[in-house]
Parts: sequence; C-alpha cells; structure tokens
Amino acid sequence: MEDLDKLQTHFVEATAAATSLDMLEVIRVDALGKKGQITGLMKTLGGLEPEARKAAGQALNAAKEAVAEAIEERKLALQDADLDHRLEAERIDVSLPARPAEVGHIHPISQTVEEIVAIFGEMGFSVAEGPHIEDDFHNFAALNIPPEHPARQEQDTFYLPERADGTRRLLRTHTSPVQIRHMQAHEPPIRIIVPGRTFRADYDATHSPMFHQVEGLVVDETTHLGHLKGTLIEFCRAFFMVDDLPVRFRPSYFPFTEPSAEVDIGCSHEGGVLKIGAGEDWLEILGSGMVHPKVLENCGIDSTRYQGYAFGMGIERLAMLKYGIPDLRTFFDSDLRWLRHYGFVPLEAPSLVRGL
Ligand code: 2NM
Repeated sequence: MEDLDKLQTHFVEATAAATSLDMLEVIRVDALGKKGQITGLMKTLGGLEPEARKAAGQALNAAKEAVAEAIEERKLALQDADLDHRLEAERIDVSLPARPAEVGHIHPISQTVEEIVAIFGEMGFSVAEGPHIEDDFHNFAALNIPPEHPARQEQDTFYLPERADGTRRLLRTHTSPVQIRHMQAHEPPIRIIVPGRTFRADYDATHSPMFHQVEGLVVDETTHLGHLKGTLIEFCRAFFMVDDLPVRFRPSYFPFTEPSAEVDIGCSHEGGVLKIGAGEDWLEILGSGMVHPKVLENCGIDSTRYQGYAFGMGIERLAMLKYGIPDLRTFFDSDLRWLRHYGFVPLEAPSLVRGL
C-alpha cells in the first residue's frame, strides 16, 4: 500500500505540473487507461484472499478517484486558461474605422431614392412599399384607368400567364397600386411616399423595361392644391440644392387626378451644357394632381369629407439630371468602373441637415 500512496502522489504531482491538455491526457492514460498503472493494480485484486482483496480494493478505488479528480480539476483550469488566451489573441477593437480602401459604392439610383426619402421624411412623410406583381384592380381599375386605356395594352404592360379563373396578373406599371393598398388599409390622414421598381414593355435610348419611381400621396380633410404646390416647390429646390430654382406648374391630364399638373424646373444651356437653375428654358421632372374623387371612393374613402394630392417622378431621369449621367442604359449594365465613377461612398446617408 505504500507503493500505492507513492503512485497516487506521483500522478497527482504530475497532473499539477501538466501545462497542456495533451500532457494531461498522457498522464490520464498512464494512470487510468486500459493499460494504465492503477488499472493494472486493479487487475491483480483477483489473486488476493477475500479479506485482503476488500482492503486493497477500497484503497485502490480511493487512489483512482483521487487521481481522476485531480486530473478533472486540472483539465478545467487548463481549459479556462486556454479560453483566456484565445480571447486575448482574437481580440477585435470594434471602435476602429472600416478600412476605406475596401469600400464598395452606392448605386446612383439608391442614392437618389435616399435623398428623396430624406427630403419628404423631414416634411413628415413615411415610406410605404408593396408587391411588384399586381392585379388589374390595384394597378388600373382603382386608379380610374378605363379598360380601353392604351396603358393596359399588351405592348405597354407585362402580363403574367392567364390563371384558372381567367384573370391575369401583371408587373406594376407604376407604384400607384401601393397608394391604393394603403388607402384601403388606412384611414386619413395619410402622408406617404412610395419608392420602388416599376415595369413597362418599352426599351430604347430613353426607356428601360424596369425603372424606378417615387410617388407620393397626401389625404386629409383640408388638403388642397396650395399644399401640393408648396410641397413640390420645396422638394425641387431641396433636391437640386438651388434655393431660388424656378418651378412651374403646367396643366396636364391623368385619369387618377383632377386637376392634374406637370411640374417643370428652370434651366439653361450655356455652351451646350445643361445647367439647372434660373434660365431661358424648362425641364419637366414631375407629374402631380389632386386625387380624383372616384379614386378615393374606389378605396373606401369618403370623397365628400376627404381630399388628397398625389405626385410621381422617375428616378433615373432625376439621377441623370442631378449627377450628369448621359445614358440611361448604363444604370443597369453592372459595370464596376461606371459604379466607381458615378457611385457614392457608403455610410454617408443623405440628410437635409448634413447635406444630400
Ligand atoms: C403621378 C402623377 C399624378 C398618383 C396618383 C395616385 C393615387 F393613387 F393616389 F391615385 N398615386 N400616384 C399620381 C398622380 C402619380 O405620376 C406621374
């Protein structure tokens, strides 16, 4: 039994001296493994007299447990130390700035949408969004666009295959169905802008089959044409960052607004270059009008109590004018050199206070 005490002391000391989990495993196998020294002593118990076997068995079990416990304790300590070491080695300073050399660029369409959202956001508008795939009601009928209207024709609208019930869904041709859905679901007062993708079967130098719009809608009890004019004049001046920008409202026609007006801004052509601001010429940039009472009624809004105005603009065109991008098609070429040239640095979100 003296030998056993020595053996136990040897293993407990070796365990305390172990400086790695690997070393500890070697000690464990040497003491308690299948061919370990303590295990080996266990196997000799069978050859002893019953009395002696009992005493020796108890002593062996005690030694075995003491060694196993020491190993387990040391294991936990080494694992802790190992974790501390890794935490220290893999430390990351999250307050360090991102590396500027690695930045990607914000697409001019995204940038322009963000700018428009920032301007209307400060005026109290919220952003609303909706599905790209629509039905006839939300895209046309609710907007007072009659069945024979040319916009509904096959050559202008992307229709999906006919369904079992004979109806055909379509890719929205404007973001107005989102306004329709919003009016159906919300009581006035309503103040929303709706940015998003739109689709028309049209492809040439100035038309892309997929393009972007931002539309806006305000509905309240006392909303009138003066609100429309003031809002859009302020928007144009903020967007183009020209304080005295001339803005002109020209009578127009849309089935969903009455009266309707197209909005032009002043510009000049000095030496063949287009300049936005007071000048001898005008540029059309927006459509607008007072929401037709039939449209309000189609959405369950009482047109004797509520009035509204709405407007819509094409994002590609606004981005081209503001940032001097000459060719519409380049927006969707996914050309990285183009994006590095016309794109914007991320994390510099537009705001009216910090600048667009
Ligand atoms: C425009 C021009 C004028 C418009 C109308 C509506 C709705 F849903 F309220 F009837 N949404 N958008 C509208 C009005 C859009 O885009 C050139």
